[in-house]
Amino acid sequence: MTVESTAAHKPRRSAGSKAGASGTERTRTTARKSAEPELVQLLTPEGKRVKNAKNAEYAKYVSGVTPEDLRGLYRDMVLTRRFDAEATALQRQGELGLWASLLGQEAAQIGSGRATREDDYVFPTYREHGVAWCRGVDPTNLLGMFRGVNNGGWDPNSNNFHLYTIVIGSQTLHATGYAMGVAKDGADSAVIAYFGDGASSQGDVAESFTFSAVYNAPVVFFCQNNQWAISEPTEKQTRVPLYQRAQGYGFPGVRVDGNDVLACLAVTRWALERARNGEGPTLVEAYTYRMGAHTTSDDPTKYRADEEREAWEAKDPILRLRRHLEASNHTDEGFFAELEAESEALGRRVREAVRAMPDPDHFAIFENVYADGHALVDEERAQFAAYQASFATESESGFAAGTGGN
Ligand SMILES: Cc1ncc(C[n+]2csc(CCOP(=O)(O)OP(=O)(O)O)c2C)c(N)n1
Ligand SMILES: [Mg+2]
Repeated sequence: MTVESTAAHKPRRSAGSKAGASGTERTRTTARKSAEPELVQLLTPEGKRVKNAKNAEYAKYVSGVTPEDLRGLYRDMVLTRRFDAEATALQRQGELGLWASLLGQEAAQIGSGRATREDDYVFPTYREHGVAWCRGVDPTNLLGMFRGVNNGGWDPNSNNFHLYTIVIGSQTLHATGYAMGVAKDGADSAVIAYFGDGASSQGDVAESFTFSAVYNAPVVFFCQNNQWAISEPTEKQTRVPLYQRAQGYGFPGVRVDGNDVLACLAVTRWALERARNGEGPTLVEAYTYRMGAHTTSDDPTKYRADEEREAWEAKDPILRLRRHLEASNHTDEGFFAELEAESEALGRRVREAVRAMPDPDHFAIFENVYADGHALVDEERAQFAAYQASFATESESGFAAGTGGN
């Protein structure tokens, strides 16, 4: 199988004070790296279609993809990246409290997101902006939580797209339980849970694997291995390639080139079909790279080398598809110009929507904690009301901002 340069990455060199793993650690890491397995790839970084017997099992899932479909995938990735860049800028301008960028992971998210059916149910982490896009969640709705004006921003049941989940790995349990319910209902829809390489170390993920395997739950575990969990490299999470973990639980795992949108579409379609056919869970490891910081609060120059990022830039998911589209004469200048205009319009729309978001009602935080009333929540609400009232008293007595102190 041609996998070009995607599987092999340079030995990691730390940029900052963490530089220099111990000799033993270095040897172990090198040993593991040299045994890195191949991955499913249908488009090389140069945009060439890979066709061989090993890929055929997955390639058949995209054999019906038309030039229009390819342009659609390209458009999805470009608009998602534009939205993401706007959100980062909005955070820098103080309009958002925090932003977790998906830069570099567009193919993993669009490929897998477009593989889902309307009646499937998706459980994301906090970085799945591309998947949200595919599910039809308005991008502006993703920003309320990051602006701190709401606790979610959308109705999960409108698009079968659960709320963003910050507690690492916990959504894999939610997905497993939901999938077990789907099976009990006799429905033929599937469930997909997104999580990261760091999350793979969580007990919740291990429990999800056990339960889903034993109960044959129709769930796809989609792990975006973006090589980092904040400042911890994947080497700190595992001694075997992540997709191989599935074997120990009794279900298949496959590693796909996470920067290849076509391969991600194919492999996810295959895994979702398995789920629908009653064949149980699948682990998909999308091998990709977090091009930006963990969040806007993070500075990756403190712990990783520029060369690593540069090596992955050459495998950019959007550039790769663009090269393919151009080489196949599937696009013209008009297509790119129109998309550019559409991207700018999206950026403007997002910016205006965020600035216009009203501040929340202070008591909204107490809503939806329980379906019905709860004594403790009532007590906390009353305490908070008293706290709020204390400010009113201070302001009346001349202690309001700007009227006293230094
Ligand atoms: C249970 C839990 N532990 C720790 C954290 C703090 N935390 C937030 S993101 C993160 C790293 C997650 O890395 P990974 O799963 O690889 O996802 P990525 O951010 O790379 O997409 C950690 C440890 C948390 N949110 N929840
Ligand atoms: Mg990660």
